[in-house]
Amino acid sequence: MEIDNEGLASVAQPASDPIAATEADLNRPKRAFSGMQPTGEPHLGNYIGAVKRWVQMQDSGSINFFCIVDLHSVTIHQDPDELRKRTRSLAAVYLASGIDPDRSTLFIQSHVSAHAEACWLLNCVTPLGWLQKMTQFKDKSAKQESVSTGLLDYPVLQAADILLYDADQVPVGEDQKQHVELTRNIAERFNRLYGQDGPTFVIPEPVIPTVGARIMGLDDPTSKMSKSASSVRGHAVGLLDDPAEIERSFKRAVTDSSGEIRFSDNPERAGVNNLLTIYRAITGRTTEQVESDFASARGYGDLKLKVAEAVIAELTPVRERYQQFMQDPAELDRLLARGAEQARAVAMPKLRQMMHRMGMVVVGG
Ligand code: AQP
Repeated sequence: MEIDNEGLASVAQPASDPIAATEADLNRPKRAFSGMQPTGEPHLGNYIGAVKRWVQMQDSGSINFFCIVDLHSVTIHQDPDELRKRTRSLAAVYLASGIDPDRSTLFIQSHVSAHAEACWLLNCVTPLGWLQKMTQFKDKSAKQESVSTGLLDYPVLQAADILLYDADQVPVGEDQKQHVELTRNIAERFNRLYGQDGPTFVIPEPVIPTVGARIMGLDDPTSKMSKSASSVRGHAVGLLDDPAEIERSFKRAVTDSSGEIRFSDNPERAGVNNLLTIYRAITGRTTEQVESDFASARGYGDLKLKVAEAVIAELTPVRERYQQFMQDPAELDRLLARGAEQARAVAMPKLRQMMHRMGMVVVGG
């Protein structure tokens, strides 16, 4: 097997296994996998909890796979034209945020058929009860009139995404921790049930940011900032909002009547805590530095303005680069096709290994 992605070629081939496949090798560089759904407008929570961290991971020496998980997004009905538009738009957001296609594999999930095929195989080792217990399924299905089987199966597809790449690390926001834990359970179960030639899967770890793992809505600091609520006025800061919109959103942010500008876990002070957390995550300042930055602030008006300024400074270049990428859809598609080819080179051998170990006749190269 030849893989022209630096570092991947060093992955060991088990001599006893007739199917060329990737096998865990402790000496290989770490691998990371993560993704985002092309639904709704990406927001500041997605940026702080996920994309900003992915960009930082590119300097950590890991081999990274960043995916636009369009198959996940159709677990809830999407307008087809809108979905296609949002999928390309999200690719441009990744690139504009700093995902470098020469250092990371950037691709669309549906371009690599191994994801759906591996999901089927993993479905057959996943007890139904594990899926029925998932918090996200309970929350999302409660909001739907008709719940698709895909919505229940969502975390198994996520497990397939991660396990196909032997990912050691899965950088996600806190809301996805339960799904990564389920992925670990599925991988362990598969390794045990079909472990005749050794383990098939690396057991991945969720990598949750210490600051900004759960950015809350500006209108309601008790609920997480979310794409599905982003049409609610004042709820989310869109990643592509212009400076005036960003400032307006922060000016409307819910605070409290204490007037104190300090980090706090008091639920009544959650609004101010959220603003300080956003500022801290964006600027990279420590808790003490953040509190001293606001020591001479005159009330929450100053706080909101300063947080807005920091977010505008961070997002303005992202918005400008986004507009450039969107002007050249052919180049965008070329990058995505290249990413899909690189992803397939890793995912297909792993799929073949899964099939072989489960007892299927695997022929050809
Ligand atoms: N509020 C948040 N704070 C920190 N991280 C967050 N993430 C989402 N919301 C926050 C992280 O963003 C990544 C992409 O998530 P996704 O597109 O798969 O969908 P999601 O987790 O369901 O995100 P949304 O925005 O809340 O969408 P809806 O409203 O459709 O559910 C993930 O790493 C997630 O943890």
